[in-house]
Amino acid sequence: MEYQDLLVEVHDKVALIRLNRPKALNALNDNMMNELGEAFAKFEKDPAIHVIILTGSEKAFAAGADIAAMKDYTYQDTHRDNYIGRNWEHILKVRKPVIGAVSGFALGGGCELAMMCDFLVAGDNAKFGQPEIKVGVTPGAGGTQRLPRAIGKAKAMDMLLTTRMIDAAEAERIGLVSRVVPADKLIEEVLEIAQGIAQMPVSVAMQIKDCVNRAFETTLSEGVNYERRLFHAGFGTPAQREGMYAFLEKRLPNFEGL
Ligand code: CO8
Repeated sequence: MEYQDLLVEVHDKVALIRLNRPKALNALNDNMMNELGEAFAKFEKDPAIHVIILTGSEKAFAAGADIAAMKDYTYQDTHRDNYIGRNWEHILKVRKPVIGAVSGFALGGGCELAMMCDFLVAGDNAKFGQPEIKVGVTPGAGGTQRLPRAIGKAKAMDMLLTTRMIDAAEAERIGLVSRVVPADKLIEEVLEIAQGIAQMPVSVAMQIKDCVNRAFETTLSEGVNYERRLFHAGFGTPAQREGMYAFLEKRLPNFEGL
């Protein structure tokens, strides 16, 4: 499929989606968010794809929602007609692992989109920020909700109220990203991580994602209960047989098709 604002590649079992509006530092507009939804839906359905990587360019993952596109919106446009927001959360419907590979700016809606990924790997040039207050609005896609859950209230309030950008090293230290790698090796490194996950049984990867996300929506005991049910269910699957027998037979497991 041809996209106007995305570049899409497939590397074995891994799909790589690049946000691609270089002239606007990948500012997120309606068309790009529609296309992103289509790309996610396509790879979610494709059994040959086990892991999806979302990235931008070296200069910007995304510098936020498109300010030029939304500058004249009215309350009616945004609230009643849902002009901005109607197509922002397709990523949350993806059950397969989604890794965010962030190079350069991840600001405003760009930082919020990154935080919707399952985990983030940053290039050492990455900068994260929530500067919405400077353009006169609150964040609208989870900045006030996912950020404090990820890095705690003090750091989140600091970023949200002062608009201070944090660099990759600080983002790793405070738990916003899981790893930092040299910017010029970002895609190579993230592809390697994704290929590793893609060798695991995709069904189990999806269950782990489901369980971890459940942790943010429920109590500890309910979450552990849910996890226990999926653990039990695992004993009805070929992945469990293959994984455990391969270990005992001192061979590599073959999770093809599982
Ligand atoms: N929207 C539109 N265009 C942008 C954006 C943006 N967010 N960011 C950059 N651009 C454009 C610039 O206008 C410029 O275009 P042109 O060359 O035509 O003038 C081009 O990209 C390059 O930008 P700069 O010249 O500014 O590049 P610099 O390297 O000097 O600066 C910055 C880079 C620091 C990233 C700077 O561009 C900047 O501050 N950008 C705006 C960041 C921002 O405020 N982001 C938050 C936007 S609001 C938001 O994201 C709300 C999300 C709510 C989502 C709700 C969904 C439900």
